[in-house]
Amino acid sequence: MKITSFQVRCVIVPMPEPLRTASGTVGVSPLVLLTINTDAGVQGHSILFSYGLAAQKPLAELMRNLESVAVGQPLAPADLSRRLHGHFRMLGTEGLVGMALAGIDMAVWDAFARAHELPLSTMLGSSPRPVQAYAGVSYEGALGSGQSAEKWARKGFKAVKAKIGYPTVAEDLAVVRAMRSAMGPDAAIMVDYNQSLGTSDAARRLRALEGEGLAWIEEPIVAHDHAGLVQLAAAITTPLQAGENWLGALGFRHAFDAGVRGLAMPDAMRCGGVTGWQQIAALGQLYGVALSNHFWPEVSAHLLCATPTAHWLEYMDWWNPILKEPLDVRDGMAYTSERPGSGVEFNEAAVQRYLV
Ligand code: SMN
Ligand code: MG
Repeated sequence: MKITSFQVRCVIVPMPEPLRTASGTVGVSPLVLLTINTDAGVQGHSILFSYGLAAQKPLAELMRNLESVAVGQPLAPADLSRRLHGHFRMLGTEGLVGMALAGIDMAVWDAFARAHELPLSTMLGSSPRPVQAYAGVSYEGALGSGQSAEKWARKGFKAVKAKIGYPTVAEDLAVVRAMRSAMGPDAAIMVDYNQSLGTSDAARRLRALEGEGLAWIEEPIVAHDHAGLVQLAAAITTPLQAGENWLGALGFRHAFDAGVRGLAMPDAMRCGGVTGWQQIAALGQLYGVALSNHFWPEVSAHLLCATPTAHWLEYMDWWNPILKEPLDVRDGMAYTSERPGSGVEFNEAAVQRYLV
């Protein structure tokens, strides 16, 4: 079976409400949708998120330019990944290049699984099963965060993550305590600083959060300051979390070589797609690091099924409008799709509605 063409489309999906973090606000979801066609009629689909409008069309154009490298190649994800990375040995795969390669990788794995009429998790040597999931709460103060947590609790979630990094640590604490009263004593509560603190402020704030029973504190400082993360982790008992901004399996190797342990969270786009995730899953097993996902819940559910140290699934529903069958989450569990493929298929009417 060979790849015959790419279909690359840009959509802008409106957000139910802007998602605020301490490091910026996501008001809309600019996505690049890839469909890979094969000579057997099997297709594969993937989604890339450009975070802002500025990068959306360059990312789509880069993806279109890569079609010529993939067309005519067998539908063999590992071989194609090697070919594409070899093609960019000199330019490097940081930034948009890595994102585009990850998008192709996810779509090729989707097509590969569909061609074998198997769910992606089964193709990876596992099988679809429920994965514990948490929902997200925006940077909306103690009252708003508590109300959002209550909304997720009513939907059956037993874990939520709040964006913090308010002007004062007292406000951070107020949000944590509002979440705790909304979710109850047994719920898992995570917080995410989105890289907004300096190291000394982080040390002070993380000590103030000790005793709140947090499941993890995410990205307190800039994501690539591995030594800073290791130093902060040594000073507190609450686990630290990072990884959504680490690029490829190499990014996780650099973090683990620097002494990062405990928790990490690959982002399917930034980590190199399914192929990159598989490499990181092996590192997680060897270093004893529990792995959770960042975004891409449908694909990540399959990936976590095949991850020996799988931890939590981050659930987000922003892209559901353009999905034919969004991830099924009930009672705080994500039910990995049992259909062939990665669980990503587009709602074509919605794609046409949001097409750029
Ligand atoms: C996050 C990142 C980017 C946009 C919104 C939220 C956050 C997360 O870091 O972990 O989901
Ligand atoms: Mg985060």
